[in-house]
Amino acid sequence: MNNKPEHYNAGDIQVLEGLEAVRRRPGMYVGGTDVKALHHLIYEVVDNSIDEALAGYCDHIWITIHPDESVTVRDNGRGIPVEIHPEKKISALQVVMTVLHAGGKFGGGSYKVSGGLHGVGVSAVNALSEWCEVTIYRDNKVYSQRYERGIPKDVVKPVGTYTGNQTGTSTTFRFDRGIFMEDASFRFETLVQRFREMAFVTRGVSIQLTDEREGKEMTFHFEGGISSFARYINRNRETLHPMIYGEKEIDGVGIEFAVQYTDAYSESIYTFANTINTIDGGTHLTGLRAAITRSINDYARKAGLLKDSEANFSGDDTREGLTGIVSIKHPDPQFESQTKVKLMNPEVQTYVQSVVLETLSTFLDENPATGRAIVQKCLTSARARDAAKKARDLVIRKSALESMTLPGKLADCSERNPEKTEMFIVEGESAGGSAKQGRDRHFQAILPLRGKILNTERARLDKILGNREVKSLVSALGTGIGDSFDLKGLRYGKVVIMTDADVDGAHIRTLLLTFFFRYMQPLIEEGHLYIAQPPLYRISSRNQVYYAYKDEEKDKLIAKLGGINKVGLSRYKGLGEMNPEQLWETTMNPENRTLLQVEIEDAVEVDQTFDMLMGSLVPPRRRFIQTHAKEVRNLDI
Ligand code: 0RA
Repeated sequence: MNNKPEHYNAGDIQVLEGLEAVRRRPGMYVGGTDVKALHHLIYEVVDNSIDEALAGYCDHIWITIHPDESVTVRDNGRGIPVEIHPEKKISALQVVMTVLHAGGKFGGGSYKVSGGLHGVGVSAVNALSEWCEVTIYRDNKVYSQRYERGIPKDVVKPVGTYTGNQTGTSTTFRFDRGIFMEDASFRFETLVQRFREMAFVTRGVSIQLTDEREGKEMTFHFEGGISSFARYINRNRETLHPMIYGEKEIDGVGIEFAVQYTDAYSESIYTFANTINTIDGGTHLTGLRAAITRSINDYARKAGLLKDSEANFSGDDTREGLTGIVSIKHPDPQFESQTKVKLMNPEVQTYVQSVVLETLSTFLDENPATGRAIVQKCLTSARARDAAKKARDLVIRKSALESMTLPGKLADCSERNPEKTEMFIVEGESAGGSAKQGRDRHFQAILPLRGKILNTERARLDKILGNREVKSLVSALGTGIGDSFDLKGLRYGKVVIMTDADVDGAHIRTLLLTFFFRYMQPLIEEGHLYIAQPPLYRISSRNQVYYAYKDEEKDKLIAKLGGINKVGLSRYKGLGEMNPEQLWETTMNPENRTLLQVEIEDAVEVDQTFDMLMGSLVPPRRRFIQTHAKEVRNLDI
């Protein structure tokens, strides 16, 4: 029997053109051909299963990464329909798999993730796969179809039967090595973060991730939904009260929120629309914020904690130390654009505001002790904000008077075009000295820091602004800080953290990263922040000098040069041990050096990590350092 499609008709030709367009311009459909785009392929397929879960037909999703980097996504939903379309004469499954944007046309009436934002449909994944196989379990029959580069290799046909009433869809695809980078591979941690988040906001669904490459497996299932999410975010923080949670459906829009105050100073609010992390907020965020400010001010007045003569708390005052999640499910979500992940539906603001206001006001009335503690925290925050404003005004006035005062210890460069300049932040005076002598003073500036900079995770802005090291950093960069940060003022295109490869160096690096993350986030987002990679070893052999940046590299080099007894080996403990020429050659010269660019991959995770390393609870910090010790090269203990 011949399973091959017999002839191409006009519809087929359109399909082929569509798939070809995806293969020619993958950037238009999955955002590129890099590792990030690769992960998008999995998300696209999983989104369809999540839709089936949101529609109430599926509660298990299994994702497996196979040793050859092919991926299987299976769910226990109804199974994609396989019936033959009476006019088109092909199976509905084939339409979903080969026609761009066809997926969303089925079903309808429910919330959809796929097609919502990055939604290009599984057909784009299919087009970008060397091969793809879909298996459907429906009506006790197993159906299957195989595609190569999006083109069906056979017709959808029953390939077997089974007993029991389980149904579902299983898709396996192997990304095309001719389109994505040959040696690209999936990152378990990246997938873990994404699927954990999806499980939090799709309450009750079980997402199991198996990595056959390294024999790893994780399952996410949260009966508590976003309350579990907020608890997870706060797991290393001291909390002020039990979780406050509310949910309601208004006009077909599902609203869910969870909030809890902690002893932290920063605000951690995350917003979702149809499980998509709306990192730029939108109307749901506005509604949540407005309701919090209003219910706390109302309560404080009613309880006599704010006098008539005193002003209302500002929104910022009511959000210090607040962890909050709002998640909405909308049948027709409107986003600002493809790249800006911001929810625009205006009615959502009113809906969220009313649900939060009602729940929070009732909670405060019924829990006066907690109410007082929260108001107390807002009062402290308002006073600190006032002090910070005075300190900032002083700094601004001072710099206006002294007109562009750069810190005295900054060794500036002569070039003025920020696109060409670099500033190295160096730990300690001696390393600073070597760096100053070794640099190319035309475009490289050096800012030495004395000892440890302030832990900005455990201090409020007024104290941070008073810190000398922070002050010199801010004025050297020229950007301002916090709310008044402006990237336009940036004086150096590359800001490079250069610390020793030991525990102290790692600590200072973390303090600096914390500072940049909390107060100068756009600097990281726009790709200006880097970490220098000084070598760990100097190896000499027959009047030649080699440098090694990793232990494996050192071992290989020594073996190549004739063994450990044939070479001179010295280990750099700190930057200060290198003379200026060596520092230039190995770490600062753009021709030879490696710089690591700092990226914010997942804001929740970064938030957590800084919290854990810099926060007040001790045990979690130890756990983090233990589990990550292998990644911290040359840990000197
Ligand atoms: C529309 C209708 C039906 C199933 C699905 C969509 C469906 C799609 C995907 C994609 C991945 N997993 C899925 N599971 C289900 C079935 C309609 C019916 O049975 O009447």
